[in-house]
Amino acid sequence: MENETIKKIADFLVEAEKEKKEVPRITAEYPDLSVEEAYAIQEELVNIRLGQGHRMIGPKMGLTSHAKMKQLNVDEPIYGYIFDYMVTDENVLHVNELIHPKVEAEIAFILSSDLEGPDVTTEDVLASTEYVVPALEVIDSRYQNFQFTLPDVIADNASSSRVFFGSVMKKPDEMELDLVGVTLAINGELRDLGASAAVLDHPANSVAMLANMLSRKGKKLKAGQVILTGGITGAQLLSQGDLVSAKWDGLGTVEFKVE
Ligand code: 0L1
Ligand code: MG
Repeated sequence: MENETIKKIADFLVEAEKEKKEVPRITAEYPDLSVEEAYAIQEELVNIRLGQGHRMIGPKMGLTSHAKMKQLNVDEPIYGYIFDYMVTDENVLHVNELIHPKVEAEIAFILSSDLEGPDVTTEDVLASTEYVVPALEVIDSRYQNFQFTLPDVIADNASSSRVFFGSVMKKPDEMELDLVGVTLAINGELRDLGASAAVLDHPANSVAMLANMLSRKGKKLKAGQVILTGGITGAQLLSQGDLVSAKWDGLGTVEFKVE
């Protein structure tokens, strides 16, 4: 794919996010779009955001549950990036800034040292983790009806949109990180629940896999980055007026209102 086309598609997706307008998936026009090309579009999109003065908080992993991978018929998760404008201190999700947001509960890792693949292990990740924190990720695919193929969603920065972090921080050795139970309620009604082993058997596996995937591009995870490891619960569609409340064993509660 020509550089000019990569740039054109990245601009198109940035514009869709800005205009809060769902758009046809890229593969409708480019049916042969490869995963490699999709990451090139994502990289261009990241450069556009950095060029606009946004700060990258860190990468995220997506499609980390066996259920989601099966749904898209893939055997490897994907990654994208979280920027400063996606994170806010107030516990409010402004729905008029988004298209069709969904929420999922995750565990985020904050690194104390760099992690560089290709052979990063789960133990390396645990040794390089300063803290883990609970996070509610809001995903908002820019595509019509939240429907896409794997290359589409990679190009669209893995549907990244907003993140709400909790205030409880734990050292990784303070918890059984694969046995964290999570409940996700909306308006007081339990919508989903899960255990953190839903994330590639252990959320630290997700970070290790991410470091190893990035190494194929000559990239690494950096100290201080906050890494979203993937949904423990399924993603739940949000509507104006919703009160979202999630609880993690040992990591407290995160809540926000949809306005
Ligand atoms: O964070 C995620 O798991 C999202 C990955 C993209 C798939 C989706 O938008 O459902
Ligand atoms: Mg996610």
